[in-house]
Amino acid sequence: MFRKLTVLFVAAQLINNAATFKPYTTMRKFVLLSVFLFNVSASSTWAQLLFSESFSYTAGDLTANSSGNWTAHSGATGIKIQTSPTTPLTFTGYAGSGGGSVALANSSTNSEDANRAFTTQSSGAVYASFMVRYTSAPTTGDYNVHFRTSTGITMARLYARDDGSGNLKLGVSKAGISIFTYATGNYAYNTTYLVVLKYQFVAGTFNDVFSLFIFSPGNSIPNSEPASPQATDAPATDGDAANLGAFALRQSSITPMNSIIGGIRVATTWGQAALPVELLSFSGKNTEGGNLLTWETASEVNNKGFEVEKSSDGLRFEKVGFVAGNNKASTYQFLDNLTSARVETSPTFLTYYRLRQIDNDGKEILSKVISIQNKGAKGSLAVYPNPVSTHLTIEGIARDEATEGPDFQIFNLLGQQVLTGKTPSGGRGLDVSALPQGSYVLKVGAEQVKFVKQ
Ligand SMILES: [Ca+2]
Repeated sequence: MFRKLTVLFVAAQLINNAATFKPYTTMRKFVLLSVFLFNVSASSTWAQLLFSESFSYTAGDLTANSSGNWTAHSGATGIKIQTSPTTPLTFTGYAGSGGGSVALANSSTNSEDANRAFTTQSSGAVYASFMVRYTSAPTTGDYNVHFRTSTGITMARLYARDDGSGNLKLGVSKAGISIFTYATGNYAYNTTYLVVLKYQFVAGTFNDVFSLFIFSPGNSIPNSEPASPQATDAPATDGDAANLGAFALRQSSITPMNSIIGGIRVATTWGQAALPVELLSFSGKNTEGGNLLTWETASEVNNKGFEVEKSSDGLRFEKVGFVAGNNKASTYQFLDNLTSARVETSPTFLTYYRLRQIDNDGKEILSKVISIQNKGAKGSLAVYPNPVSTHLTIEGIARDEATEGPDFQIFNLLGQQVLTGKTPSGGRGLDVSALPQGSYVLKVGAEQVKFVKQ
């Protein structure tokens, strides 16, 4: 809590500085702020990752070194899953690229399997993205990762086998170990692939679908889910998962079967699992300095930056600024000081914004559109109804819809202060029902306005 408060204070200072900065040239029209490593945004509009795993633990025993993130569910007394923080797997454009890795070995004796739990899902889809590099696979085929239900039932396995000619084949099984579907392509050993597994829940029984997407080195990761996976397994004879609640690493007992896994991201959407930039939130509010936009990324890689676009009708957008990407989880702010068009500063004017995130290779994705209502320019303090009997609505002050506004004071005609406090959030009136009938002056900051209590 202390740390958060401290950083928020720093952010407030930066914003305050921006509000007093009055740039007039086109190039300096907008003030850019960049604040790191904390969450200043009250609203989170994108789905959260279920978990991301970079294996940046002390080298050695995964279950012993991961602070409880990974739990052995089989072979706990056998050969341990080994982490290596200095053996990164990399895949250009993948948010989970870099970090450490785990080695999954094979042994005919007892070897450890471990899982990491996530919030149980029983509808929609669950995605798991990760990088994988095989050094060997048996001709009979075997699996090294899979989902588990919340009660520990093994589901949704990723298989690998050698075709007998030295080609690696990758496939998936929705439920059992007797039915699986392999992708038709040949893959190579000692090559890092980005794999995306998707378990799609479908209402009804025996109809869920488990899919496999494989990206080879040099492939770009599409912004939206490809229409055709490399393999889909949906046998009508295999049961569905009651739910999914964990992702598991498995060490095979079949020889030879060796692989390295890195950068696991489990999520409920393609974008959260596989995209280079994961936007957690995007929000804005009207301030004295203008419209302040705030957005937060949970992870970034290959991110050139964000174009900020604005519109007066929500349909036709124009670029109004660019914010360079930090290429790590960040919170960004952008202040549109609204000096470019006078109409923007009129009370109740609505301005629309969206972000266009651009990768270094030119790929783009648009955020959702948000709107910010101007609460009025300086010198426009107004109240209604007037005369008022119970609640006074105050217009013309800068404030956020969600939080209280600036301090107010009410004086009677003798100059005595009779009421004071914070102006209420947007849409709510100030309760003046306790005041005796008569004339009063409302002061907010340097402005004041007369009203009559009846
Ligand atoms: Ca089903």
